[in-house]
Amino acid sequence: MNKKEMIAMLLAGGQGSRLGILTKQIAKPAVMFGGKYRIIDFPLSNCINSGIDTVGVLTQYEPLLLTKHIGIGIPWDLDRRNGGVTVLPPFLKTGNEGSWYSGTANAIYHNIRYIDEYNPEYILVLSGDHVYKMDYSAMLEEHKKNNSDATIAVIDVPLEIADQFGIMNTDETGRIVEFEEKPKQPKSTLASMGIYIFTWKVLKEALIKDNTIHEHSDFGKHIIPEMINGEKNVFAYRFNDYWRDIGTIEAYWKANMELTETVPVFNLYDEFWKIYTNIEHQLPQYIGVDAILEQSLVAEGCEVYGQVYNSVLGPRVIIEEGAVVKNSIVMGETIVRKGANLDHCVVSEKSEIGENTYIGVGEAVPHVTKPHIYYSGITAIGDNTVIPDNVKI
Ligand code: ADQ
Ligand code: ADP
Repeated sequence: MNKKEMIAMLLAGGQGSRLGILTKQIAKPAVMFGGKYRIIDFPLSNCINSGIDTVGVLTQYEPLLLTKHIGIGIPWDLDRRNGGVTVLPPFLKTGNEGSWYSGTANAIYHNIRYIDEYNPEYILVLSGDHVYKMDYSAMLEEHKKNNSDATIAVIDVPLEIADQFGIMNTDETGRIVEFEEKPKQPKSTLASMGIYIFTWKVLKEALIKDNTIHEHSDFGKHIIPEMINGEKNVFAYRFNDYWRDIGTIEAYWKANMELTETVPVFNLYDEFWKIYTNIEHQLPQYIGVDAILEQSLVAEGCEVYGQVYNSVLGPRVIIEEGAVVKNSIVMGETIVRKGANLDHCVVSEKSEIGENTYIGVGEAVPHVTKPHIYYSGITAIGDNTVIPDNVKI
């Protein structure tokens, strides 16, 4: 293999348990977004748009759909002989069946041989969970300029949610002097985006050392704090654009709904930073005679005979006559039968919503027994679900 200056390792194995029923049968990076994309399309497209042509995708939880979606990487122009995208299966220790690697750094540790094949100077570690557009080559320039051992992409987050992230403080040069993974009492709002560039030689040493100490070595919990305490050069790289960790159903719903606005905060129609995806079926959409379709994203092969407002429809969704879909996400190959009503819903793939059903309350309602808790108002329905006729949820 030819030497590569930087290769990417994309962590795509997390369960995404906060997405509940949406990730019951698929890994979070394989969850649909914006009608025709899956979340992993964003980091993969960012790679090719940033000039990175070698990406190892680390799988663990429910990798089937992810592996099928990525294939040999043709849609992202990552079907290279020297490099390209490689789906790396989870590592199984012999004699200890079922014990997969669990920490993020441990996952990279078990793929050192894959990385060394390319003899890279730098390695980019990405998460498969985020929706954003980012030029990683600009981050690499900063890494080189600072003579860093590690560079962490960072973003300002609201204080109320700062406890969900790696939180840090920097000196005036941008060097990170303090880092705490998901602190109960955050000391700042400068959050790690879980995107790292490491000088490979330095990381490799750290991984080998760390994995003898921590069985489930993790970047946020172990590697990063240990590098900072060990006086390594760890710098922050500020990112000021759109970035979403759509970790909860509510955040997932909201990020999709934002796309239906006339001028969305996140533009999927950017000519200079295209987002690529793998869609098998390229059938035309069909809009029936009495159909109404407003402010919605509609993927290939949909058939709409009813009414659709402010919604996102995945590939080959069918909305039958008299059905009304509002403020909802309906994922690929789902059928919404005659006269069904959906409002503030997320319906996963390959489901069937029966005739004259009424699903979704439409707005946030107080919790009945605990009045201080509010439901988000989003009704989520998992994959391959059949909702019988005339049901109200
Ligand atoms: P979390 O988001 O909690 O925090 P984590 O659960 O470790 O990070 O997952 C990071 C990524 O790795 C996800 O894409 C996940 O799917 C994947 N992943 C997890 N375990 C894996 C494994 N064993 N194999 C393959 N992939 C795996 C991290 C950082 C924080 C930072 C947030 C930003 O630790 O400091 O603030 O990301 O979202
Ligand atoms: P198959 O038996 O399906 O042809 P391979 O054994 O060739 O699969 O490949 C194993 C894994 O490597 C697959 O997950 C596939 O996605 C990936 N892969 C195969 N060819 C390439 C390629 N040219 N570039 C990147 N990844 C590839």
